[in-house]
Amino acid sequence: MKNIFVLLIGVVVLTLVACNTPAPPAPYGPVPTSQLLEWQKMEYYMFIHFGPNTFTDKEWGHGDEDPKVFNPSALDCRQWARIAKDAGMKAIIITAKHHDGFCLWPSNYSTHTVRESAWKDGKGDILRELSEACKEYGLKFGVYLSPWDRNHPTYGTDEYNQVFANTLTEVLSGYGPVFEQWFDGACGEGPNGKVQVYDWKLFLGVVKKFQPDAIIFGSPYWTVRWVGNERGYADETNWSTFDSEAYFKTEDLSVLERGIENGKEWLPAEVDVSIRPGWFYSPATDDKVKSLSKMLGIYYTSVGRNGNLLLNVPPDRRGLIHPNDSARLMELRKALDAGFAVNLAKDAEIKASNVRGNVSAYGVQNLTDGKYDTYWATGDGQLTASIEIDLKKEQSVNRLVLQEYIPLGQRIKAFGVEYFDGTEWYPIDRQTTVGYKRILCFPSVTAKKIRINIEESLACPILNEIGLYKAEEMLSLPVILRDKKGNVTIRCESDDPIIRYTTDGSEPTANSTRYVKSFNMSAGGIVKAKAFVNGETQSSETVTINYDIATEKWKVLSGNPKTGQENAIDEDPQTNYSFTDVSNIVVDLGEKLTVKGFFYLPLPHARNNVYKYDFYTSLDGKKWQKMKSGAFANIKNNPVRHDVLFDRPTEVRYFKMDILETADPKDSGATIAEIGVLTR
Ligand code: FUL
Repeated sequence: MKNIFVLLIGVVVLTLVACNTPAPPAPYGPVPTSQLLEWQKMEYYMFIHFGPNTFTDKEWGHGDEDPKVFNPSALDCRQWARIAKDAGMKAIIITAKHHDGFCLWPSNYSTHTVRESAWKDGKGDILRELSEACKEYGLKFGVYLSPWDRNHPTYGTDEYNQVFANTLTEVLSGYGPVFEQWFDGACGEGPNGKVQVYDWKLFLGVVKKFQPDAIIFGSPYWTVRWVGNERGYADETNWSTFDSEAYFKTEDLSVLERGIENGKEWLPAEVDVSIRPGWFYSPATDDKVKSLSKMLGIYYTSVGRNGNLLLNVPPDRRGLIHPNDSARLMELRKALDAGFAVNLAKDAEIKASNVRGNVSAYGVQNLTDGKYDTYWATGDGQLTASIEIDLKKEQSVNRLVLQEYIPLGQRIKAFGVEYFDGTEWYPIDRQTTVGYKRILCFPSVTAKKIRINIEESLACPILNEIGLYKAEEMLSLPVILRDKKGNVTIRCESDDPIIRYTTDGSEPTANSTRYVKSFNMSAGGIVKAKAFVNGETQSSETVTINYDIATEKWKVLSGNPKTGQENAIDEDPQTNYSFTDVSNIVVDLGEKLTVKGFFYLPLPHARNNVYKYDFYTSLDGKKWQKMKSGAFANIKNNPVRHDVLFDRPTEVRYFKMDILETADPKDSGATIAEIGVLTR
């Protein structure tokens, strides 16, 4: 009897507590599926571009290459997996079939595969080796397949759809779980090329049948969206909500960077970018692996802006990740681990202007408990709030991490951050969206308190984690510039740095020449510069520029001078020559030079960068010799410099590029940031 009484009292007390705890906020708008939530938590994973292009120095193979060129001498997928794991990545997605149609597995539906290659006498299967290596290292495995196929004889006919569905079946049914199916949307056929109407319903059926939980990138049935560029950033405002129907009507890429507030679908952004200028390995880019500061920047503008980072690390011709790339990945890991080691908010006293129901279930202690599913929330209808973090003593901080509890939707639309130095409050930053994760980087402040003011939210704000950190400040990099006359100047934004440089290819050290005034390098050469601070105990990364001959004597002969033709040869990548009056550029070098090739630098964001071209040279400006006819592969999505070598060095006084097609044939005219010849 007594026991029953105690039990009854217990039930009454529990009911009372439960009555005082308001229900959790109702979800607002679309929310992620459990697969998408798990996907978002992965944050960072590896892209592998590997295939015949690795051996032919191409970005877009034509599909007519001899499959025998594919012959890695020491391929080791376990090395890739080990590096990915050590780098802190959670998965690997591989180009099982790129635009050249070459299959990295012995497909029954193609004759352009590893089976036809020289590698392992045609007995190898890279998907097998990689999927097993991923399993061994606890990484997820994903597959990239390009619907655009420049090899398959049926491409451009109805028959191709079944062929593609069959290849998709092979990769999705033969190698264990696939966490993400990546469909590449690129197609470089141009207005006169082959037209293929894809049967996306058929392809979706295959994914659903064999990998029902797989995330889908690309296609009308995407479940995550491309971020709209291949340069490693989402917009500062980044909604995971989207409206595909509205987007497909305009295909405005900036909408992909930002998402759509109050969009009716949950379609978060994936940021794909390469650690090198191109997607495939080339020995020419061994010294062009992105710097640590660039990589950190990419991390902050992807993971730090509510996106997942898919970082491409292309294996070399041995079939191994090159030491320059792996070293950079480890540096990045080290910098992130060090920067985010101590959460200063953990030992702080946190107060909020409003707590849902005034109960601890939704209290601020949830913000630093490291548990994903506990959160702080305000009462329904309370759309603004501030959270004050009392650090109790002066602390230097320069990073703020906020996480919204996205299982209940994305809500926050505007927020500001301030710090208190003991006397007064000062603003740090004002921003818009948060989403799964938002990292703000700001110059270090010495603060006693930090306050986050949520100024606007679509429904009551819900945050599950807050972090405050002091990461090591990166030293600004020296900026090396050369004018048309060949005079080199080096600048640096850091406070009072000492800049040292070399011109013999060696690494600058504290003993190298100190930069005091500009110097001439009109004949070309290599400049390496480094900034030193704090009595030269600390130094920046090295910046390297490899110059060709200066353009002092050059003149653009084509087009109207009023359109800024000279910008194309002024050695300043920031200026550009954009024109509609002519469809070529003719340049007089002012002297006869022995030329090995040419380069073209497009302008990021221009729609009419050059795609297909014919390139000619001449000794008299009248009789022209065609040296190259080609296309700058992937210029639309990845507008980086292209170097093109002639078959043999040639004597040249004039050069001409005929522009046959631009990246967006609907846009008239063309744009050139820089163009020039290669003589060294
Ligand atoms: C692009 C492709 O054309 C590139 O070659 C690369 O695969 C990139 C990831 O997607 O659209």
